[in-house]
Amino acid sequence: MRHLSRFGIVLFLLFLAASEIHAENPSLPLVMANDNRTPAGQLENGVLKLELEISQGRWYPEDEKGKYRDAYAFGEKGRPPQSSGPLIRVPQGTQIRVTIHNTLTLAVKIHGLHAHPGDPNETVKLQPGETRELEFPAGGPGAYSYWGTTSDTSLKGRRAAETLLSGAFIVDAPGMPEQDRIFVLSVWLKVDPSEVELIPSINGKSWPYTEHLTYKMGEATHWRVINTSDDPHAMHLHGFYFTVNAVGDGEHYERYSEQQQPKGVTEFIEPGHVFEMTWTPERAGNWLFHCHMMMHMSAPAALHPKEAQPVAYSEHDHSGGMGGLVIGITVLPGAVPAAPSVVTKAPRKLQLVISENPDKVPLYQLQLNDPKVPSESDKKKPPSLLGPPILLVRGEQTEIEVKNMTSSPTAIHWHGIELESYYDGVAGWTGSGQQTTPAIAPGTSFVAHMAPPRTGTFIYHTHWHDQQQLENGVYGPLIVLEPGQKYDPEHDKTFVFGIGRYAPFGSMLIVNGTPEPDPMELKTGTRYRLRLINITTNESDLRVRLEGEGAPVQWKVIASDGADLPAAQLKSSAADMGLTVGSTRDVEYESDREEHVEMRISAPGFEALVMQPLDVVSVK
Ligand SMILES: [Cu+2]
Repeated sequence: MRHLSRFGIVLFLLFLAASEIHAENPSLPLVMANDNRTPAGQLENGVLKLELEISQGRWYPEDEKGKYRDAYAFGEKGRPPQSSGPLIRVPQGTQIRVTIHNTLTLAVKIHGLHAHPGDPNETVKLQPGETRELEFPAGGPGAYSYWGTTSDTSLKGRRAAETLLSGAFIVDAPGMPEQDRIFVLSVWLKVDPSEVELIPSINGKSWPYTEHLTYKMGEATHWRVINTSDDPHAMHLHGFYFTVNAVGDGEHYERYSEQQQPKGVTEFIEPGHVFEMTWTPERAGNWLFHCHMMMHMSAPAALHPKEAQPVAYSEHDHSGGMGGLVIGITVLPGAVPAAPSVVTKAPRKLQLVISENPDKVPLYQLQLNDPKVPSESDKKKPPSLLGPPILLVRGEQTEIEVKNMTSSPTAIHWHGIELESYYDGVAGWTGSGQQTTPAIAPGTSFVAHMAPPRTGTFIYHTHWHDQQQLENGVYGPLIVLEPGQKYDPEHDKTFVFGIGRYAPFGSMLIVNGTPEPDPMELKTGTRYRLRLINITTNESDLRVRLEGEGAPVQWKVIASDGADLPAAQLKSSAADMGLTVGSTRDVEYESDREEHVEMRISAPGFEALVMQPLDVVSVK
């Protein structure tokens, strides 16, 4: 029996060795990462001549010593395949002549190789081995994409080897600056009955192997983000606001008028869509631009199996924990050093204590201590899946000591706040080469300094890439008030949307720490400011709707990600909007009659919505 099982093991090992040899197909070319800086083909006399090839290659999402996947990709004839595919970039008015050769043994259907604006149903199908010539005018200026499928499916339906078949297609308006960068987002997704493999990448690489960008302070920065993946994303920039200049759906492109350009720190992008953003780095140090969905910014399990992960990430290893759709940015100090801020009085000091609540929901408990406000700790509040609100004053120097009383390291990010890089809270990354933000080890503290320059609704949350912390209340609202303004809880209401895990139900959407919030009473003829915050784990397409008698009521959005909307964008609208993860909105709501209103929060993937009842009663 013993011999037999040994024999069995030997057979199994032989089988493994044989399948390894089979998997090692050295003839496959490497899929090269494409930084999308060099247009493909030859542009002469207003005509772009381009020879594309579709082939199979070996893709290394990280470095070439790491794991790989064999995938289909576009390339230029005579060159290796690329992810994303060759950049098609021409001035407006160009005629495009493209030859495509399909070297695969599968038919490929290609979308987007036509004049823009284009028809998403206008496709080209190449049989195995077929070559096709196309000629079309470039069309209107904008950022578009082209993509292929080997399974005759939609962009959202693509799986595994076909997920890298995408490229950027840019038509430049005359006189437009071309000093931009193009980021193509993809997600390798393989769904087997037993497991889901998810490998997100930007321009063909997953963090920390994505390109590291360097800017000078004050340098105008112009990016185009193109989502060729099956999933939406919530792209968040640390430390700075950006302006969205244009949006597109891959086939059509719309440039905002100056008055209508949204400003924020997080932008939602649907599959197949595009946005163009500009921003100016004003503070030196290291920053991040990343998808706020935990599953798209964590080290892909497919590349880093659990058993291979260290028990605790080293505090200086910025690659540990993060992965996928993350770009690192270093802002170099300007020629003229920034004027030191003049501190006229002692900073305000706050303390945020994170402690453990073992084997309970939530696992963690947050408490805010403000020496100027008598401690409420003896009131014995029940632990909630939500940290206490932190109220700051615009321009006031504040030091927040984060005291970690738990047995795990953590890091707190002050989401949306314009502060110094070192205090931004990405352990092992933010700060500078000389001084990098440490993880807050168990039993230690980190003091974050800030003097928030604008009033509004922000978030503090764990940046430890740890789902357990995020789903156990290690976050809360961060509200910045005008100097002298008193927070008015009667008319100023905050709603934080998160995720909690409750046995036996599993993950549930929650509002202010509970899946079943108590009804709230509002008064007729009274204006309320409702602060809405999405700090869920992965809910990029969360919807918030304020409904009375089956239809949305009217509200007025007044601020986005903490930035007040300009007057031209202020208007009453139906109370139903998307609120992506890592975003905040402030809305005004007032009812002149008694009514029962429900705030309904829903997200795909959650059958049960969470409902916050609001009862408007008349003031007598
Ligand atoms: Cu994402």
